[in-house]
Amino acid sequence: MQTMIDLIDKKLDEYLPIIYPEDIFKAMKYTVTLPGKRLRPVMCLETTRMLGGDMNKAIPTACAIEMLHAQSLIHDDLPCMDNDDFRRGNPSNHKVFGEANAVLAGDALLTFAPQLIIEKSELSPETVLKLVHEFTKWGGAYALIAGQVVDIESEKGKFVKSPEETLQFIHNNKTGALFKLSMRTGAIIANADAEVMKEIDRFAQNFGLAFQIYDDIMDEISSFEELGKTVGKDKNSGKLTYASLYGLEEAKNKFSSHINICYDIIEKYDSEIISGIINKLSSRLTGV
Ligand code: GRG
Repeated sequence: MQTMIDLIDKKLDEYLPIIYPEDIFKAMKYTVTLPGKRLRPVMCLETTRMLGGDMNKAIPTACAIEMLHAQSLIHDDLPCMDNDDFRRGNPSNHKVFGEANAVLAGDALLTFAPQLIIEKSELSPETVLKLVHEFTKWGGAYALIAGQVVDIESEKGKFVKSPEETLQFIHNNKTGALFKLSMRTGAIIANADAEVMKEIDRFAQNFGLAFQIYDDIMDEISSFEELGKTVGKDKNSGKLTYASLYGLEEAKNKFSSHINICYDIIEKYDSEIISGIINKLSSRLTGV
């Protein structure tokens, strides 16, 4: 996995040279290249590899997805959203570059990412079109943005659905969508058939929920050093999370049931990397 992360980091650096006007490129590059786990690009590359495709052809898409993820983190940290001063163990983008540049850096990453897929993917036009379609679908108002909007509404006490349904909607869209995007694009590059795509979707759906439940639990039990961002914020602000709605024990049970579905699916494929990622999450929650 470290080899894959090193490759992603090298390409992210290469795809984002600092040119005139430097302020915007510096702000874009700042959050993208801060130390993150690179889970989404790794899952994209690994899905292509485990399904028999050429991993190198997935590099532009994997990097574009990390840029979209970084964009969502930059905007999420803004004072008008989550108002967080730290991200990835460092000051948030707007703390370093100011709010206007942080908004623009997010916008620029969001638009540069599909440009990268189109310009750098050595794939057929038909495949590139499918990739850009996935990117816009999961990154937009039908998924990622919808999740953020409902999250903000729920913080203000606005509930159109039950708290349980609302929470699942937020998590599926705010977090699950980018894992779906990562694995689905990886599968498209490997030319996966409809049956495999169905399994990939089911894996990503359950992984996304498990990952966000993990994130909710970690916000309560972890430290700034481990997470690289402010901890205990969800609890202190009375935010709707798996931990606040179900309690820590039940949240852990729900995490386990989603992660067990992931184990069952990934067992059929030869992926030490993805098995390793789910092992790591599970072991961190064992005994806490
Ligand atoms: C697409 C225009 C547009 C806006 C996006 C701001 C926003 C709308 C969505 C926020 C989405 C968000 C911040 C979700 C949280 C997901 C999450 C658990 C992030 C942390 O992921 P990790 O732990 O982080 O993988 P690293 O830093 O390791 O990459």
